[in-house]
Amino acid sequence: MESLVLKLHEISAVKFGNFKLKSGIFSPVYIDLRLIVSYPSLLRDISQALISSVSASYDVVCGVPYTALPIATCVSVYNEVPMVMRRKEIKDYGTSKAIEGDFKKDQVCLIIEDLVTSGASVLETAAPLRAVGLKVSDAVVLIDREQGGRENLEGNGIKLHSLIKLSEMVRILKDNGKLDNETEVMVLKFLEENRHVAVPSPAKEVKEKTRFLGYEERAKLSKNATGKRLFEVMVEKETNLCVAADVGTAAELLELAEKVGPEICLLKTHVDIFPDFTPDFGSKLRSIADKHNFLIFEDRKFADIGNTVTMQYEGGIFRIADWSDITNAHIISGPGIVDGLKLKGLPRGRGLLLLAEMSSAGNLAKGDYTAAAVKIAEEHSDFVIGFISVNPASWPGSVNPAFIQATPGVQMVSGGDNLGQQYNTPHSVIHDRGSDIIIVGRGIIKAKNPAEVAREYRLQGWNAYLARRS
Ligand code: S5P
Repeated sequence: MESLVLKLHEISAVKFGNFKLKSGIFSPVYIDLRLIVSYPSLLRDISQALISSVSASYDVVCGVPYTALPIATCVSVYNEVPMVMRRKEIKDYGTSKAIEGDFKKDQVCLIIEDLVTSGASVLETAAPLRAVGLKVSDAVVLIDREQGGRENLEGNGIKLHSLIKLSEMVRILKDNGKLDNETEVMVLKFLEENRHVAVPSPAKEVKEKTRFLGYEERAKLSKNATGKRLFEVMVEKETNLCVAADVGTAAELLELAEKVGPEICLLKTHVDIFPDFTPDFGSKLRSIADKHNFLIFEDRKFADIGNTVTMQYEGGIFRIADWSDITNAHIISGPGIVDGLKLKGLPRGRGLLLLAEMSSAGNLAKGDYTAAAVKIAEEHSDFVIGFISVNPASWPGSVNPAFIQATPGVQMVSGGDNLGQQYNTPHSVIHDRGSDIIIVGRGIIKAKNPAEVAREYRLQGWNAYLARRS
């Protein structure tokens, strides 16, 4: 071990100074093992020493890209154990595989790494290996920086085997006159003070950022004119309230729009419920919307194939694309529905919300379905402005903050109706569940004084947003 450490020092793979690590912290010692490919006998010695330090059994090995790839290759060749390779960038042509090589489900894979700090890189490699059915329970590393990696990996079911600890390396170098007293003390002190480097989680970071980001900043991120405008209206009027105007007639709706107009950023319609719908409905509602500065959202919930929805969106008696700023779609039929709606909507500057979750009991929009909605939205961020959602804060990945989250099923008290609707409070929806807009129907339209109650919802929704940001 001593000769190996001295050789690493000799080739300047161990340096002392002030260096920024991948984990973001500054360190007085830096280890660059990329250099070892230039020293074949050292590479061989390291590979052999590494493998002899692991007693666990395994079927395949996988190096953490890139530095550990040559080490893993040597381990594979010398020990005649097959290797798999993890792609860092998954290509979008060909096979698009994250893990290359021949292997069988449930085979055990040993991860090989050069250096462990927080353990984040090992975990980044373990995840796709596990996703393709390989079992990962051990990782072997040349140097353990002793900064929480062992514990972080253990918490994820991976036992870390290390050839040498950084503090031991420092002592060997000191004993051999390669390091002065002062540097040794400084490095050991640094290691002592940085024993727990947390594994950075990009998804969590983006989520946290979105939580604190204001609507005005998010307006700038939206790639769609209507998405931008909606965020801007919310800021101008200090409202994140959308009224679901599910009243009996078009005449009642126009009356309601006049009353609640000053309180809302968005008015949601279901025009197919009106017996008195006439072709001039759109222009009448539009003039009220312009007067009170809100946007119109026809809650059509398109669900058919691309070709059919182009006709449903543009034609028929409702001619939705002519007057509604925003409409929405299920993704049950696949991304073609967005292509179809975009064909008619984008030239008119319209925006689309995708139903990623629903508020009704027993609905099927969850898990992979929700994830598929997010993926389709990302691929069409020029037209898709966000989601109908219920609990976006609990989605596993991070979601682009340009997307707006609008949540139905909102009343002052949680509960439900007798047809499966489930209600959460404005505070819970905006503050706890990470949504941006509360969609309120019967909570407002059934009230004696809808304008007054709408104002109350507006204040609750807006206060929850302010509380979330602070
Ligand atoms: O999952 C959903 C999606 C929508 S858009 N659940 C919903 O309730 N909606 C709509 O929100 C629904 O069509 C109705 O117009 C409104 C909720 O109305 P409320 O009276 O229950 O507040």
